[in-house]
Amino acid sequence: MTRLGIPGGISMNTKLLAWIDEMARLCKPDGIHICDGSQSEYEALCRLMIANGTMIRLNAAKRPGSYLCRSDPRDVARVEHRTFICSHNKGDAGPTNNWVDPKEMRETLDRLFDGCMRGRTMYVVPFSMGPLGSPIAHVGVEITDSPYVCVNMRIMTRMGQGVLDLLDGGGDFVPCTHSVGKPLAPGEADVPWPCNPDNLHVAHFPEDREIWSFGSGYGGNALLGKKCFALRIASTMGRDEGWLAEHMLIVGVESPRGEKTYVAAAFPSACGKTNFAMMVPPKGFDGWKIWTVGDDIAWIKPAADGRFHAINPEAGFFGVAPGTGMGTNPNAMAACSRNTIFTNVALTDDGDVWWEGMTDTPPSHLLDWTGKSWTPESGEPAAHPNARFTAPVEQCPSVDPDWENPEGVPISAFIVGGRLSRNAPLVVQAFNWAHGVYLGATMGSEATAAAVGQAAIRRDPFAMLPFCGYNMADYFNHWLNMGRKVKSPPSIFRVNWFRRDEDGKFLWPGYGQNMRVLKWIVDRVRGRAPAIESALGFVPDYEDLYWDAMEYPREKFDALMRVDPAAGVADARSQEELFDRFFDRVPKELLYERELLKSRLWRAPAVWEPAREG
Ligand code: TSX
Ligand code: MN
Repeated sequence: MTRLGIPGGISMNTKLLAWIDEMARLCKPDGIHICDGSQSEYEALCRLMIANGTMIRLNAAKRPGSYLCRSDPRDVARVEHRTFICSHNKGDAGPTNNWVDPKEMRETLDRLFDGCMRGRTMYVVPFSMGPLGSPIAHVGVEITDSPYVCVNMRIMTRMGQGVLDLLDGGGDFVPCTHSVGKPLAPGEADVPWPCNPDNLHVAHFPEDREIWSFGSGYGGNALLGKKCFALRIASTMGRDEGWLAEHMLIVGVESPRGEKTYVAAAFPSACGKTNFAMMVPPKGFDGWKIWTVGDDIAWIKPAADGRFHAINPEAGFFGVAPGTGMGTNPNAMAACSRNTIFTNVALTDDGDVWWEGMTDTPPSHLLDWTGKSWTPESGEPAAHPNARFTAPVEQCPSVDPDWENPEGVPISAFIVGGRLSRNAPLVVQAFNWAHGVYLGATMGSEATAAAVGQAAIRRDPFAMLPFCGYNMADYFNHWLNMGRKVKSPPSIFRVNWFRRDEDGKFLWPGYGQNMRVLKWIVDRVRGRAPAIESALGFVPDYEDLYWDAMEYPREKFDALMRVDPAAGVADARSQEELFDRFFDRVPKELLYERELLKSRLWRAPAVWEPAREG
């Protein structure tokens, strides 16, 4: 079959060919490279970046197939105030998104992108979010002038020829246009990390399903399959098509009898999502196993069996390095032991990487994330706090055998959680779907762990505040509706690993011990664990948790679970700060839930002696 198009006939998809042509005319690159996703292409791009000073090859004996990149110090994280939702109506973006009129944004982008790739190569990166051809998966194509984006996209997505072949059949794709925003004049030397922070734009057109990003080469600003497509654009696709794109990890919990239960969990940043996704069951849990499907994003669709089925649309982890070590997450350490791209970590004298939390004692000498000589006396972190590893999911020892199942895995429970030092119990189970949506919608996290109990609570509904591509009030309504799309919706739980005592010490050891909470959750959804009916929801009594091989006194458990009714009512009232921003768009069900909660709390004694369920 003859393939049409530029250059050298790459595709029979007319939309793709016309778009590549249009973008080439706009961006005016020196050349075009269509990525086939091969290993040889990956290595050639890495060699190019080594020659340009963007990448350093790590010691192959210590870290085979791995590289270090140091970004421009002005380009180290997602930039929320430069992230835009360009829907036709401002109300469809909602009060929690930055809205710009699509016509106005297109004019801005036309100006910014005009000639922005001069002196550079325009790469065309075809990618699938989810297993190729899965009914839950969707395709995107990113046009970028950053080879760093190409190699990261090869790890983070299914990228290359397979997707082009899929598109030959005429399939649709989400066009994603990206430029670091730094054209080169003839003869001008490049810098290791080109970017244009003063003109940063990350723009989404939800109605046209388009993404445009200018000025940054970092993470979620530049790897457009992740937050931009798999969350912001996909959430609007889900709203329109009846599915969910969520900021959730997915794990399978296997019991010693070989029974497997999948759960999906939403946590805001700095709650240890990747650690939870790769949890190692502690002593006392012989024969139990946690299987990792994903650590960040879940696409969840109602399936023919009347249940929600979820896939991880990604193929890699873009994990925060600092805080990851053999003690906290041995599975992540194994995942990034080879074939990994590190960004903004420190370099050891023997050509390996290091970051805070990798080992208890730091090496005596390093080059820090900016390339400067560093010793433990330097007084500054060696790795940037947002330093990352890009590693293939399949290298994670706990990867689930079904992680690439095109039908997804059946979800039995949703977990939501935040980081709260006070008044939030270890775990509660929602009474029903609407109550669960309320628990997710009112989720909050303290800004930092620094001040004990004094940090302001930032509401982050379903951990989606920066990632919902439409009005969050409509998103709550969509969640309420989705409960009716399956035979019986999964139970929803809210957890908090971060409660502290009066002295500021964590009350719960967290990490692997969270397995005890997970076991109760699994037993609850399988109808074999008791619970107490409290004002907040169903909660475990002390005896209802499994305590083998762990000393945890009843009094401490009571302190961990207790909620002062007055504090509970105060929290319910403070939810108005978020809900009021949406005016009358908040679903009535959620306001009823809040009033029901308040009335349950008012009736509750200061210390409950709640009745057994049933
Ligand atoms: O990831 C974390 N998890 C989830 C693990 C499956 N972290 C790290 C959060 C920052 C990214 C946690 N930190 C967790 C947790 O459950 N809990 C805590 C708080 C904590 C920190 C240290 C201790 C205890 C709790 N140390 C001792 O108990 C000795
Ligand atoms: Mn995330």
